[in-house]
Amino acid sequence: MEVIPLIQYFFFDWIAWFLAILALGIILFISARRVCSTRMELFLLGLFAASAIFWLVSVGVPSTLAYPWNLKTYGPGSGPELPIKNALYFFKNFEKTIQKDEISRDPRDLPKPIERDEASVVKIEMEALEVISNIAPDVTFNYWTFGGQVPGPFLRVREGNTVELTLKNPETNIHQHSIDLHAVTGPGGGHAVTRVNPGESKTLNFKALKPGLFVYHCATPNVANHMAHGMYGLILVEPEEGLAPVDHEFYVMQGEFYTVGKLGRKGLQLSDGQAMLDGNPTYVVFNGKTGSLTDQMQVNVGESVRLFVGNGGINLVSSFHLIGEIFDRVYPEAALNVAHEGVQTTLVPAGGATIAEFTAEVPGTYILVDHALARLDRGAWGTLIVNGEENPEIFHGDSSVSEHTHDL
Ligand SMILES: [Cu+2]
Repeated sequence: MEVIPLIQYFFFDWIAWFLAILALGIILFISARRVCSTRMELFLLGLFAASAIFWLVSVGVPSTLAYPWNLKTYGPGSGPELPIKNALYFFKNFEKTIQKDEISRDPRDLPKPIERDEASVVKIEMEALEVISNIAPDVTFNYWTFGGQVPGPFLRVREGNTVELTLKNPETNIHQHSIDLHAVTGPGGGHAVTRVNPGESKTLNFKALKPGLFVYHCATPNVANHMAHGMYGLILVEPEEGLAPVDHEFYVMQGEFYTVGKLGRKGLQLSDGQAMLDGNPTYVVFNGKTGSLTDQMQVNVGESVRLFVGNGGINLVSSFHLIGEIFDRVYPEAALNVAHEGVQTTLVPAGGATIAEFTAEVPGTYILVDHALARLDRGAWGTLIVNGEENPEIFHGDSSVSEHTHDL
C-alpha cells in the first residue's frame, strides 16, 4: 500500500501550516530580541499571537478529513469529508478491510424476466459493503458498494409489486449508508427509513407504481461522495405485461471516480473532494473500473440484445454509443411508454438510465463508449462481441492494413 498521498495531505495541507506559523513566530522572536526593547518585543509577540489566533478562528481547526482540508461547501448535508476518527480507523485497520479481487459486476449478472403474473410481495436483501479493490491495474481505491461490486445488484420487480427491501450495514463498515431508489414514491426514495449505521439493518416497504428502469443509490450525506465511491445500481420495474423477450440482456453502468493522484498513479488513492466539486473526474468507467467489459458480452449473428444502461454520475451526462451498430429501439430516459427507432447515440443523464435494443447482424467486436470520447482514455469503454457467419450483403471490405502507412 502506498501512503505517500496521505503523508502529503497531512504534511503539506495541514501540519505544515501550524509548523510555518510556529517557525515564523520563533524567527520574529529571535529577531526582535536583537533590535527591540523587551517591552516592544512582548508587544510584537502579542500582536503575532493575536494574528495567528484570528487566522485560526477564521479558517478553523479541522475536525474532518477532506481533500483539500479547507474545502468549503454549501450543500444540505456535510461536504465530501470524513470524520478524522473514521479515517484513522480505516488506516489502522487497513489489513482487516475486505479486499475484493473483482470490483466489477459482470454485465450478465442480472435476474431473468419475471414469469409470475399475480401481484405479490417481493423480498430483497441488500448489504452496503466497504471494500478495497483496483480501479485500474495497481491503482487501489476504497470503494463503498451495494453487495461488494459496482454497480450494485440488478433488482427486478413488476409494476404493482410491493417490495420489502432490507438494507444491512455490517460491522466491518465504517460509515452510515442508506438507499434512495428512483422507483420509490416517498420521502428520500427510501433514504428516510433506511439510514443504517455499521451493525444495523432497516427495512423499507414500497409499492412499485410506475414501470421503467430506475437508478438507486446511497443517499447518506455527502450523497455525491458516497456515489463517487461506487454506491449505485439499477432497478427494473417491468410493466404488467412484461418486456418483449430477447436473446440477451446486459447490465452496464457508467460512473466517475475522483482521486488525489492523477490518472494512472499507482497505490492507494485518496478521494479528491475539490475535483468532485469541479466536475473533473480522474476515472470515468463502465461497471466500476477500467477494462471491466472485455469478453463477457458475447452474442451470435441474428440474436436480439437489450442493454440496460445506467449512469451513476455524479457530474457527467453519458452520450452512450455502440460503435458499429444502430440501436433499433431506444427507450429514452428508460420510460417504457416511448421508443425511438434508429438511434446512434443516446443520452443517459446522471442519476438516470436508458434501454437500448438491437439485433446483431454482422460479426465482429463492437465497442461501447461514452461518445464524449476523451473519456475513453479515463476508462469509459467496453466491448461486445458478435460471433457468426459474415454478412457481406450488409458489410464487407478488406480489413487488412498496409504496413507502409506513415506513423500517425
Ligand atoms: Cu453510503
